[in-house]
Amino acid sequence: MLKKGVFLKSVGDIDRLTECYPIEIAVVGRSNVGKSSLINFLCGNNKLAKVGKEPGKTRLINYFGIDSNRFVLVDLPGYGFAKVSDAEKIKWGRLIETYLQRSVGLKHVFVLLDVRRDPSEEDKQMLNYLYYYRIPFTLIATKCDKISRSEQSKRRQAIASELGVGVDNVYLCSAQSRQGADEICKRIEDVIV
Ligand SMILES: Nc1nc2c(ncn2[C@@H]2O[C@H](COP(=O)(O)OP(=O)(O)O)[C@@H](O)[C@H]2O)c(=O)[nH]1
Ligand SMILES: [Mg+2]
Repeated sequence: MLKKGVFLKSVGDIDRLTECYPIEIAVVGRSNVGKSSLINFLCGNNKLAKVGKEPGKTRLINYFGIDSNRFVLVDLPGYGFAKVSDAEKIKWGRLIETYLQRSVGLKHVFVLLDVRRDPSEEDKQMLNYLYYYRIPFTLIATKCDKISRSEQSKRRQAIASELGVGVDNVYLCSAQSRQGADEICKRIEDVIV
């Protein structure tokens, strides 16, 4: 588990994306995939990031300092929420892209995917951004408690091949059963050095 997480700030406007922390790891993925739950579960604090009952409501970039700001986890607003207007989608896209461009402290991105679903076009678009800006990433398949272990390994293979990455780059996790916590924490230590 990670040492003490503290909420630092929320940013909703590009104009306010002017400063970044020395070491950031961002968490991205569609609305409701489990971004906030992952941050809470890694920090052992269920009240840290708001777990959304209304998907798509979190339109802000939320920063959480871990272990006295040794590094910062950045909860990015989710994509793929059908009820959001086109204007909001454009705003979302600009906010995310500006974040990726400007955050010189960004070391790594965790791209979350629901283990039961095939990656969407938006997931693929996100990976294209990351390749384009040369930002290293790891895929995390969430909600693994919903399916059996044998099903999990099949889904892991399927997600990896659909996205053209090695199976080792897909981590399995569950905020509910706490599966995958140690591997993800180890991954964090490896990417922040
Ligand atoms: N069963 C199960 N539910 C989860 C898991 N992670 C998140 N959820 C649920 O999925 C919903 C969305 O989670 P949230 O963390 O708010 O997703 P976000 O929109 O990506 O931040 C909530 O109802 C969570 O309780 C998980 O690992 N297992
Ligand atoms: Mg959230």
